[in-house]
Amino acid sequence: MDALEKIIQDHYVITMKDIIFEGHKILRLVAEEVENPITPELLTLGEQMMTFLKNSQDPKMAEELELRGGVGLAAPQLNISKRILAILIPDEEGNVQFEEIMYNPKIIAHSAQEVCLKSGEGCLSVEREVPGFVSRYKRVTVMYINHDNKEKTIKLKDHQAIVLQHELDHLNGVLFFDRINEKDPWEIKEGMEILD
Ligand code: N9Y
Ligand code: NI
Repeated sequence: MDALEKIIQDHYVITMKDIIFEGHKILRLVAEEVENPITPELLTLGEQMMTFLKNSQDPKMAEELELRGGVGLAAPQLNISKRILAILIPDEEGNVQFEEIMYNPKIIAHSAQEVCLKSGEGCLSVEREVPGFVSRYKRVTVMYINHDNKEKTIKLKDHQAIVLQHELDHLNGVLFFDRINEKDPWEIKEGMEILD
């Protein structure tokens, strides 16, 4: 049974066992576009990806299932080379700040201004710390197909834009550390903003 068949079974729960890690070839491929309309299988996959993020952010569920908390997940991390991602970003109170499942997402415009996270980035598919700033666009305009087969265009900035770009990188075979300056990991590029 392949990863997709397994994950879309009724009552299946995605855990860390389903996630593939650095060194796996799939993580370096350019993932395949999905067809419009989205097939029922891929709609289920998107929902399962979002449920994983919810579980991972729920302390009880995360402990029970031994999940690392995550704000985003891309299908290639589940060994499924398709252009699908899920994002779930909580605010300070733990309420949902941004939640979306995206099919064939594409950045159609972006700021010149760059931004990065103060403590760098990590990845559920990378089981080691790779220190350094990962520069991202501060603002992005993203076009994608949503759960209802509607074409959407949204603007994201700061933390939400960073998460989107991290996930979109997964669809293009790029890992966060590819974007860290090897010679000087904490180099501050001119005009780059640093976010807490
Ligand atoms: C999951 C990553 C995605 C983010 C990394 C940087 C920007 C997007 C992820 C590793 C461990 C921590 C975790 C994280 C978090 C953050 C704020 C609030 C709650 C998808 N991934 N993390 N990376 N958690 N939880 O690899 O979420 O940042 O491709
Ligand atoms: Ni990642």
